[in-house]
Amino acid sequence: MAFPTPPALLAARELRGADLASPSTDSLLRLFAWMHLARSADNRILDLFRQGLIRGTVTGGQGNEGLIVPLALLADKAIDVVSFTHRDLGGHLIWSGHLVDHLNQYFANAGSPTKAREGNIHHGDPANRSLPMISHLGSMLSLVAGSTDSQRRLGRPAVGFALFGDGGSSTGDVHETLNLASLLSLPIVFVIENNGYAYSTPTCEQFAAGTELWKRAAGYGIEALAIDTTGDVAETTRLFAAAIAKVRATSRPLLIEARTLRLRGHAAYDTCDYLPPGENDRIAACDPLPRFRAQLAAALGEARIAAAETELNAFLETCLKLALATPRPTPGDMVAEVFAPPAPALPWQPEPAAPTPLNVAQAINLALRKVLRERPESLVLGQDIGTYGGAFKVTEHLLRDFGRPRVLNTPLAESACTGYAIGLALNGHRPIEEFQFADFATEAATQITLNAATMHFRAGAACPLVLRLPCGGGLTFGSFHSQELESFFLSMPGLKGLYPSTPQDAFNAVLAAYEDNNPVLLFEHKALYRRSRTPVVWDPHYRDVWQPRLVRHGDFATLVTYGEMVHLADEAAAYFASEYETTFDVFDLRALAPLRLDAIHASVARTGRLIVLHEGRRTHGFGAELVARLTERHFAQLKAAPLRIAALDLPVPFAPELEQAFRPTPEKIIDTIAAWMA
Ligand SMILES: Cc1ncc(C[n+]2csc(CCOP(=O)(O)OP(=O)(O)O)c2C)c(N)n1
Ligand SMILES: [Mg+2]
Repeated sequence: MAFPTPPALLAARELRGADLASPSTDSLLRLFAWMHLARSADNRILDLFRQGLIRGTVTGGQGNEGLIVPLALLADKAIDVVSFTHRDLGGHLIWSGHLVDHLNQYFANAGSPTKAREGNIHHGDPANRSLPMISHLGSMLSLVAGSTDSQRRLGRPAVGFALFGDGGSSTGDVHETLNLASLLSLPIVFVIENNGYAYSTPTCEQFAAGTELWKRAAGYGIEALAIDTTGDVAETTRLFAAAIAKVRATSRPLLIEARTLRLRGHAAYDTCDYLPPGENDRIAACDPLPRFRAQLAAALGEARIAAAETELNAFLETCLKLALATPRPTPGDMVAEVFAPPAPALPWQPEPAAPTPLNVAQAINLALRKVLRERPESLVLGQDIGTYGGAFKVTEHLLRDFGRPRVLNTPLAESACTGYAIGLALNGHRPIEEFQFADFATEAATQITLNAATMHFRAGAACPLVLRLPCGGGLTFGSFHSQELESFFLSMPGLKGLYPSTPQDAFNAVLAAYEDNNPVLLFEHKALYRRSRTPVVWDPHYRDVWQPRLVRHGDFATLVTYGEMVHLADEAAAYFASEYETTFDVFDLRALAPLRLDAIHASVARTGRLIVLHEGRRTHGFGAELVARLTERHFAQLKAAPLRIAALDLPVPFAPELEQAFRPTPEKIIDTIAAWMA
């Protein structure tokens, strides 16, 4: 069904600074039309929610139109970047798409831009740089920073619009991103939509240093101003236009505290009992829309404004009917679409073998060099990875040889830096981010598991990202520098995971992870970085790292492992072969997600016995999934209960004696298997 043609008043979605000195009738009517449409749509959405026709949570933008409509009209939608909040329906309507698309999102029907996989206003338009919000407040700002920087790196004079509420302004991500944007000198307009409340909490309970939230900017070396968007709409528009022009010209971030309103409480169900007496009336009296209407009616005649409203309302009703008649969604390819489809192999240059054998750290360095040399969209970021070469020297001399901004030291801000990388990835760059230790990835857990990992499922956008995670223990680094976090992260859908155990596999894994269109966690065991040196060659079959590798062939049992434990398993298997004349199929899993178990299934079917070995903790550990999958399929063929060898269910203890007692060691592996065999 064709979507109805919008009224002529909505034909233009732009306002230019030149037009604002003394705004034309056209410009004023345009502002009014979009404000009226946004208000009416929010009101009708609330009605339909109350009728049970819309589910989820309806957080209306009634009262916020005087902020978001001017801003969205002023943005250059051809190059700029935005992430709208839950009060910004007007912004979505202006930025892209047809009203019906946006209504379909609310009805969660078959026409929904998120394929009904996300609710209410959690949509965007990544192809047009409108980055879809997730619920977690504050977490979108760094994505705007990344995509805007990506635009600038591509030579486009873009500005990013990072919108967040007064409540959201208290989150750590906001602090991290303001600092990052200032450090990198990114042209971002940060807008605090200060409506005085976060759910029931007044602003004075968010910020100890008074209620003037713009003052936060001084701490980051950022300019700031406050704009009252409940006043004269034309004046608000002029102030925003000047601010945007300055940010575009200077490429410096700016923080705007925009005073705005929340006319309907927090959400549809909010009874606002917590408001002081008379507060509701005071808020309603500040609404700029009726005043703007009266001003236009006085200047242009009541009949003209009433006619405009009639036309806009009729358009809205037609669109609502269409959206209501759109079929309900079906699961479709929901399961497959958690991941972006496989990408074609990149045209890597075949190269001579490395002149000398390499250890894992050197092999990764070689692969990063190859990526940086051959792929202009690549960049490498992380803490101390520049001149210092990274905590484990994996990025040694990359800065010297490739320079900034391809090789980028980041501040100590894992969450914002990961969000920044996601933003870069959404705009066509391909970042490789080093975490100093895998343990610190928990600081970025929301960005990794919710923002990046769900992106393709809910927004259809590829998020090609390599997260390098130096992990694992045995080095007396204690609880916070030794963990194996694969089962923690990979239980979340949308993430891929590779865990190489040899220099060649590490080299191949960087290339395979790099060209994947999904976020890939690259687990790098710290004890393997310098374990031994072996030849590393250009391997046209580098993509085979997504499959398990048969390390050693045998008949008695199938032993599945990965990471450093591959070497311990191999030694244990050699021992059993020589001392017991008992042989094992030993598999190095290499890819932890997605799991490709065909070869292992065949092996278990043949041997009838299964051992799973890993360094991480046992309970909820990765081995539980392996044992379950392999047992489900081969229960009837198994001659013994599967054996799981893993670490104790403890934080990683510090002293070497305690850590050895905690994790699988060669002796424990041999003893446990021998006992199981007996
Ligand atoms: C990190 C996080 N914590 C809690 C919530 C639950 N929550 C949703 S909206 C909201 C209030 C937000 O207030 P504010 O940022 O001022 O935006 P407003 O709703 O006033 O526009 C809260 C607490 C959330 N979405 N994210
Ligand atoms: Mg608020």
